[in-house]
Amino acid sequence: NKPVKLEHHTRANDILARVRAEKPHVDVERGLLFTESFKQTEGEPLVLRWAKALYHYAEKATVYVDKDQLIVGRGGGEGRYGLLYPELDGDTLDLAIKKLPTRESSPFDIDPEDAKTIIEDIAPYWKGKTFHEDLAKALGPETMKLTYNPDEALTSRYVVNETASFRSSLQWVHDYDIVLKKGFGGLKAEAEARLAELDEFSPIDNCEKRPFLEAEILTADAIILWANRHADLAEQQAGEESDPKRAAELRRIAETCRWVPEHPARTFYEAMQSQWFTQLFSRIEQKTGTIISNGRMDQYLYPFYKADKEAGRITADEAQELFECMWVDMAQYIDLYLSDAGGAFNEGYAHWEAVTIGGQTPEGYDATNELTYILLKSKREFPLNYPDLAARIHTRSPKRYLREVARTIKSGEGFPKLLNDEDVVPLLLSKGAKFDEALDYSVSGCAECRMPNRDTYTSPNAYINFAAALEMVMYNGRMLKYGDEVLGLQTGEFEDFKSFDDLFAAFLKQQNNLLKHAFIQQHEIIRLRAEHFATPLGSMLQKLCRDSCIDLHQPKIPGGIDLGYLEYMGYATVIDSLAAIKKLVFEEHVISLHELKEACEHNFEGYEVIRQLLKNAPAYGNDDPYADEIGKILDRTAQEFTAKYSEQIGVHMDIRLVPFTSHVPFGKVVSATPDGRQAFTPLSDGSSAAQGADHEGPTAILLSNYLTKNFDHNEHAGRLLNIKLSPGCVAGKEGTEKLVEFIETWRDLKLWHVQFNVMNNETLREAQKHPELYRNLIVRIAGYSAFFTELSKDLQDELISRNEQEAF
Ligand code: 8X3
Repeated sequence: NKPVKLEHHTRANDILARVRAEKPHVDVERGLLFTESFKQTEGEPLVLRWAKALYHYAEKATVYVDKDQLIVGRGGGEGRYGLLYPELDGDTLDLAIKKLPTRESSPFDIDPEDAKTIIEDIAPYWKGKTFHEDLAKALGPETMKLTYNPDEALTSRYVVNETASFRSSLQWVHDYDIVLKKGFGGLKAEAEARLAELDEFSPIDNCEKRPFLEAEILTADAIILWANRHADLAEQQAGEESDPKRAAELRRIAETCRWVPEHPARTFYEAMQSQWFTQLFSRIEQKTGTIISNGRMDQYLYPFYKADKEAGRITADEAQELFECMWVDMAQYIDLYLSDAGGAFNEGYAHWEAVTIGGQTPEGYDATNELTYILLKSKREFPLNYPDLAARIHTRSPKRYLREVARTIKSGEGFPKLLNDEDVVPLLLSKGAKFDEALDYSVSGCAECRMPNRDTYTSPNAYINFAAALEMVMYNGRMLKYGDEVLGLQTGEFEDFKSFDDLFAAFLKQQNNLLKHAFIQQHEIIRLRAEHFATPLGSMLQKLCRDSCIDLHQPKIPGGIDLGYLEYMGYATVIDSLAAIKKLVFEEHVISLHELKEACEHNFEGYEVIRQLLKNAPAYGNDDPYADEIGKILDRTAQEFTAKYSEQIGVHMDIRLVPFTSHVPFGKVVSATPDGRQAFTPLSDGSSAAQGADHEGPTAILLSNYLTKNFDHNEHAGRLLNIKLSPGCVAGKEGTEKLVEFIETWRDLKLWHVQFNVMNNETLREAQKHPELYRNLIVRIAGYSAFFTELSKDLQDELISRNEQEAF
């Protein structure tokens, strides 16, 4: 509900107001046109089939030039739209179509005609052919029962949760710079030259390189054709337009789309349009987990901005307006997940096409420039949750930058999140990157980063519920949610453990068992993805793929660094539970294991005294070595496991603490835990303290995070850290300086990520009561921000239950 201050916000605000009025809808064109094309190309090389589908789309799909827009292009009809990717989990389409309009997390409207098209023309073709079905067939019974429920739709068990069947790639960043410098025309010319040079007798050249190069050429033709169709439409609209100002804008749009992305961009405006066409066409090509990111926009766009500014062609306000036009384009593409699991992972219509700012140049100097500040200003002034803004921080980040970052955080919408070069860069170096590659990383997801042209691993990975592993220790391999079925290892009756060491060893066995099944899943996922998905556009924008003529979704690209992640779900929930057992059962003998189990089985009803004891035991997030040492062992043991088996599958499968919103659905399968957490409520999120468990202030949270890290290992990746600050604690100039100092402390402790909600719980409660008054209230969730009133009640309650820090 922010006042709009500047004249140039009017355009983007008007567009936004129009599109937010309605619930997002399903748009069938992408699913339908891909299906039509796939029917025609059976038996051909997969990469070529994908390029043909893209060309068919470019030729036939409806194109749009939106009212008032300056940056044009959308993938679906007016309003907020979600696309169908039936190649993923289209076997569940007919069931999903019935559920989508009314489901609690991220519902979508469907036009009855479109529903008919889906059921009659799309779904039948994919039955028996989807990745989801093939993966289920490939999993042995022990892995299967930790992955899917034995129901018709193979819904998730939320224990070892695969994420590869609801997205065809992990978060990713293209090399946009090459599009701006060479254009797709230039990339096409290079592919044609290589095609002409192929050895006509070589089987590799004929069977592998030829289809790849032909696919590149066709993909370039497709995006150029699609852009030209926008130029045609803009020209036509210009001819019909009575307002001379808008007619001039439409003519400029037409000229721009005629030129880019075929040719190198010549101005900031052309660069913006070329980049938007590229990312939008990439969204048409495939569903990239949490959406294709934007990379270092303040770096690759800066030369265009600088040249325009020096030539008097653009002002800072005009550049900001173009950014905002792109932001509202992004806001209309909604990441549609058919499965409940996908929807629940990304509540609030989440997608975070991260824009990276700041950090260092590939030469190691500070990289901030005028565009960095324009992007920060845009986030402060324009009330929108897309895109996500990620600020890289390093030891030589200028004070002005740190202050502007702090001011932006204080404006309350959770932007920007911070990533720490002092942690990220050495880790990337240790995994084989060169200095210039590591220093040039882009943020690509909640807390992930990519080195465009060096990263090559796109297989989505498992989210693993380690609070479930704890239940398996308590119930000898079972979970209360799943009754008598033995899901984990039978490590013995809970009451019989004679020492904490024995109980802890049993937990670590269960932990390793879940990791084992995650690796089995991953092995099959890597193998099967190569048969199901290709990404000619993505491969064209990755130098190593272009050099080797191998599609990015194939298991090995020569020269690539493969970085994957396994998600440690419920880190603080597990630490606090184990700390409570150690202290209260084995050291102080205040309760027995029998009493503890009974209290948990009854969800603490009638056992409030026990629950209070548990809640007051040592907990992670308070700089208390008692709890933190347990956390460090959990992390180290998991890293040791992944180090060994990463080598076998040839991918760094690092341990990561980055849940999106999945700590809510994962919590719904875990009964009461020995940290006093009630049954089926959310688990702790990322590397944050459990909800309400931190009472020593925000610096103690940083220190716990620091003390649980194993800096001598490198099989770890992002650790997402949420901190909620009361507005009073950062008020005024003094508050800004305190926040800057806090950020500097976080940076010096070499922690990976941090993000802030500057918000009173009172405001959130009011928004629950009067959603109509708080439609624009944006909150930070888990690596992204969302409109509070579009979240489920469970997630809203979870946000309120996070401790609000009153002072540093
Ligand atoms: C998390 C996204 O794709 O790494 O931000 O799971 S992904």
